[in-house]
Amino acid sequence: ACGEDSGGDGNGGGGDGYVIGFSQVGAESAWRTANSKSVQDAAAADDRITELKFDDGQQDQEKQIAAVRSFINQAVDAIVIAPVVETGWTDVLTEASDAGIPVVLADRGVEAADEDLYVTRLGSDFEAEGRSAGEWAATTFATTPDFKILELTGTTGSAPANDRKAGFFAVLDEKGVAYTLVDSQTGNFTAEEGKATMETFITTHGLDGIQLLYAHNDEMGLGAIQAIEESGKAPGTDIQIIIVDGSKAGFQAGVDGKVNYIVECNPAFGEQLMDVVVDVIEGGSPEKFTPVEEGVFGPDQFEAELPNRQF
Ligand code: GZL
Repeated sequence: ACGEDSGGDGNGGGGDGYVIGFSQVGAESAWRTANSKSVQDAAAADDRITELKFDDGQQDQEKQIAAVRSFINQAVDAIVIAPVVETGWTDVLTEASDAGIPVVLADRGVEAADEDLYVTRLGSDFEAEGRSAGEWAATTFATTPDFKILELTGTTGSAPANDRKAGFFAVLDEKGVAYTLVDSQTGNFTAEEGKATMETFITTHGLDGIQLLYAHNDEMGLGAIQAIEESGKAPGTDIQIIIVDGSKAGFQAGVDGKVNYIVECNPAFGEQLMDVVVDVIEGGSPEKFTPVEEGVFGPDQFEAELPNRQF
């Protein structure tokens, strides 16, 4: 943080800056790394923030819960959590509430039952992202009766995996589209696991007659592309691919004709998050959910957009 170090007495207020504890999901993707950088840079540049205590949860909820308990013991002014999965947070969120420490969710959400245990969530509308993907699929395969789909889902039990799936199939069902979901397994939002799951799909089903792969993030889509090419098929042609995030590597794959549609998910909300957290510490009561701005990109936009990608 700028200015003299007030020693992070953890009680904030007055001339001292605030001390924030941030429990981050992990470092599983380019999106996540960009998100961590955005939050850390924003905190460091913000005179109102004395210290951001950052914990990398390594995609492990128990590690995240331990970090939150540590933040409570250090009497931070606010706790920010990007919850790896939606359930299992009630106890630790109750402990934070009992300690009088407000909790703000960043990125992912928690189950509705715990809605009263955090002040607000700043992040993406994952269902809307899924709906955007579904709209494109419904249009693209409108003349392919009973088109076949493979789905690489994100981390099991995570809000983006649950909601990107829900939004996608809600649109297909609302439009009365005839489709077959041939298989749907998790790739845990990583390239390695996405590739391994795609290899299993190929071994089990083959790719002939399968029109679409819906991958819940870029890394799993890029891993799947490797598996598809190693099987002798052309990603983007023999099987069309939707990815979600919009990383440089994802857009490059689009420029290379290996990805057909990109739904953006915006990690760069660090400054907005600092404003929300300071507002909450100072007694503000923001809306329960503040969506971050993000768009969608088809093949004719990949080339022009690639230079703009930040992660
Ligand atoms: C979405 C975020 C997801 C990204 C993945 O906001 O939680 O987690 O889509 C990341 O890349 O792993």
